[in-house]
Amino acid sequence: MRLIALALGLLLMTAPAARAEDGYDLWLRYKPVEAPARAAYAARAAAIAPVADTPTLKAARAELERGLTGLVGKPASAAAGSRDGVIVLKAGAADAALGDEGFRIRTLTANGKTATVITANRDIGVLYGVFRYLSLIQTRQSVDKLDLVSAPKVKLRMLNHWDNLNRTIERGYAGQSIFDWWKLPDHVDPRLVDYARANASIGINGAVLNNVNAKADSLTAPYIAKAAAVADTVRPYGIKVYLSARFSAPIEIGGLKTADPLDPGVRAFWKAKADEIYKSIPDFGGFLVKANSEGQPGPQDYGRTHVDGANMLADAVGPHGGVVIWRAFVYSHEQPDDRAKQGYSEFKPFDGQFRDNVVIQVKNGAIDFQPREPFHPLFGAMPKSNLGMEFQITKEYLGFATHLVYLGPLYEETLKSDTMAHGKGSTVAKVIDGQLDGRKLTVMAGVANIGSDRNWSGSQFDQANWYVFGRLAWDPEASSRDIAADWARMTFSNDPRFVTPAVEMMMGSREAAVNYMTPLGLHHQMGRSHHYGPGPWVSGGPRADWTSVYYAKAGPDGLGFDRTPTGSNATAQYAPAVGACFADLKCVDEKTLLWFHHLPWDYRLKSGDTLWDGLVKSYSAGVAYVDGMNRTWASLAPYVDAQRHAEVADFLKIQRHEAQWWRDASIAWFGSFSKRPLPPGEKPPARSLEDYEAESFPYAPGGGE
Ligand code: GCW
Repeated sequence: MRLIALALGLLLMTAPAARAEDGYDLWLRYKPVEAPARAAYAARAAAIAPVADTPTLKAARAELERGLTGLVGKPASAAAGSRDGVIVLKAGAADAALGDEGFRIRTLTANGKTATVITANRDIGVLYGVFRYLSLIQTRQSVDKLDLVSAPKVKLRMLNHWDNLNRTIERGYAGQSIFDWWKLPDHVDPRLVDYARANASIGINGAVLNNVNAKADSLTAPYIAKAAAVADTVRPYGIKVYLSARFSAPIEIGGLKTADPLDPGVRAFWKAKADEIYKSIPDFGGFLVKANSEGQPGPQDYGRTHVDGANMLADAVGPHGGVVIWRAFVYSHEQPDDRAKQGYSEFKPFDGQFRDNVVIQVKNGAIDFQPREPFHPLFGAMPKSNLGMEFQITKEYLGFATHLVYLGPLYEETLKSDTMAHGKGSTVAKVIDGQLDGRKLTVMAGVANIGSDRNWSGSQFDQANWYVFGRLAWDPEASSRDIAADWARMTFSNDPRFVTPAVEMMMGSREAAVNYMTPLGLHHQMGRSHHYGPGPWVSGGPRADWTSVYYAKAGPDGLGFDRTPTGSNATAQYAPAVGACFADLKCVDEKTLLWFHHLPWDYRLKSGDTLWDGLVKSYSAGVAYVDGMNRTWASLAPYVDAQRHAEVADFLKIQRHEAQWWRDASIAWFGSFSKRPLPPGEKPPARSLEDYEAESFPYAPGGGE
């Protein structure tokens, strides 16, 4: 008996520590702070004052209690000033520095008692302040003498879910959609509350629930009721719900013969539809639209323009305070011009013609979320329009969930790019946050990488991409390295022996992927349609700009896409100084060399290598970096729980194997044109080109409906 009791006791004692971690908690992992720091934090956070009875303040208080309970021990409930170490949460501050969503955290001392006061103008600011306060403890910063203010620089910080109504996710690698449309609205998965908490913790305040390749069904009454149930669940966390709207919905669900935006019946349909949605979702955010792109319907089907289409929808949601987010990801196979030029050519002439509640959402680069793209020429080119950023968080072109690629440096590189629109310092970040042209309605959107996998993002490290996206949407000028450090501390460990190497590994991981996939400015060399693995040989099919050979233009004479004035002249779409630099071999950054130039195989790189040798060495450098990540991760085992460590280690092995595959297949293909020997010390591809070309992957994940 005693033995059993003892065994049970031991089990109970060890159980919490031994509990495997699967990543579900994300960066909101409130594990106990180690002594003696724990006692110091506990003294500052001994109690929480009662809050006003609103859903958001109650959520803020609950989060604070939950966080403190895990980190330093359960706080008491006590009135402000009644004892030392009370935390006070208060909205209604009338503090001009904070705006609608900012917060202030201060340590105040009166009558020998110290209190921490988190204030904001509106409830949501208080919730954001609570998450910040908890993150200070999570990252082991002092909370003794706080005096900090933070307010978001971008107004709409949104996730775009490419989730289909049957729960598949276009370009999703983390399982099924978290939006279970079939069971909604009667059953709302409690997981949506954790989804909302995670988003609020990084300041995300909007979510488009359905794929931009939209079904009109989303706009029918039953689906509006389902979306309303989601909206009710996420509302306390400051998140507004948006829907992708299919432009031809008036025909498909409205019984009309046309979707012509100038047709009075069509206009009436959309007005009535907006009214209907706002009845169920009073704070509905608005519509996201992909029109006349990749086969989606749009105003051009009726000889109308993007302005006609966007403004018609804007007039429908405008009276309710809604916005229309109209994507600039538009290109046509009937258009023979360089695909990289088409978005700009289509939209730039319309600058100043869109309604005030329309935002043009532009992908970071002119092609499509490649491992590296120069910034999109529309940034800085439409000063009289609201221009939003669209980043991809899910890694469609960056190895899916099994490659460790931290996207912070990619986002930061784009945001720091100088458009020179109003002279030096006209960065993309300043376009996006509205500073450059005095725009108020600003947007940063990220195509979500969230699914119903226990770890949410398909891998532990992909959580960092969700996290850094939110943090950069809050402050587009923040440092992706600092953000990586915060994330690593909150997600894994504060031990510097973990943090330093982990952050270092993350920071180089994107450059490594560029190197083993598409070095020196190459782009779109992935397998056809699923975009898994190398496919530099992809050619033929329905349209040239869906092939790899269109982008690499490899031949006996050399490699690369000439976008200078001797070629497609895409460089002319940039501010003159920027375009001139891109077009000039002496000025262009070699990281984008083959994006802008077609060059002979023996062109001399700055390193002194020929283009061919440099290309091969870049691929190998990418593979070598992944080797290094495998070693680093193995050495970090003492600081990471076994389950998460093992998952990451497995994925790094997959990445190592696939990086080699990328290198070998690419060298085999491009070598068939260069006909040059490999540089000394470089191993030939393991298999023949025919072998690589023959492989097919009909079950690669991320397909649509
Ligand atoms: O990157 C491409 C993707 C498509 C996607 C499209 C878009 C939603 O391959 O799957 O469709 O971009 O952004 O609209």
